[in-house]
Amino acid sequence: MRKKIVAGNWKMNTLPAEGVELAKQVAAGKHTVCDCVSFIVCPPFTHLSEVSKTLEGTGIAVGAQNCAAEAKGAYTGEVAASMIAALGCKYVILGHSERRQYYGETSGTLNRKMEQAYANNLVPIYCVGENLDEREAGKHFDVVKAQIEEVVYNLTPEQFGKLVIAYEPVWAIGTGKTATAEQAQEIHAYIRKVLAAKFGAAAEECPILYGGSCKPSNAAEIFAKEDVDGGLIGGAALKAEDFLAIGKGFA
Ligand code: 3PY
Repeated sequence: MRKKIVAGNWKMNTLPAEGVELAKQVAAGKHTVCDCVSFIVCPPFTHLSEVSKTLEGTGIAVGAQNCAAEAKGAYTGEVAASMIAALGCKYVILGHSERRQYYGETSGTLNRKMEQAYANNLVPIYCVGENLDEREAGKHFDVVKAQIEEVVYNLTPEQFGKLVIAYEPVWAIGTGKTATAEQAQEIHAYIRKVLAAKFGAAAEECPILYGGSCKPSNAAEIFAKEDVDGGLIGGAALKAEDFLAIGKGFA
């Protein structure tokens, strides 16, 4: 039985006090959602510490949205995986399309970031997904396959056992457009097949989350699909009520 995960990617939103308040509200409402759902919140670096302290003992995990590709040293402005782990974080989002698109992250960089994450006991939430042109040209399967082969295939079986994948079609991020439940299932099943080609039966255990304008009104339909194990939530994670309602998508 795979883990069901609802992770909130707060992106560059909320000031520290607002983030702490949001975390408190999520924690206060968690009992209204099935225990079978694992919640993760990923605030900006500036409030990872405060949010981690706020959520201590609640069962809600905290993750960062990125980490440096190096362990430490003269890398002005970077934040090392060890620093993130020291704040009580358990997860780190890597390879989000916004980082690939605006900050030029490549598979080469992401391999090094993955290495740093694992070296510091952080579970990577590795994002894959195609843009609109690639989808319209029917290249979406090839795009996600390459994103997996170039990074995930370099993991050891032990590392792979601690990986979460998020499929986020770029054309559905912040656009209000969502993949249909059928489109999500089709590509999630494909991703699992690509993972199985390298890691065999262990691919059955890997949680694959859907991301891209996932909201209370569409979560249940998407989460009902066999190969969708939860969501990486953008805008709707900024309202505790909506974030929790998405968790209720698991009947
Ligand atoms: C979105 O849903 O907008 C996301 O990018 C989640 O990571």
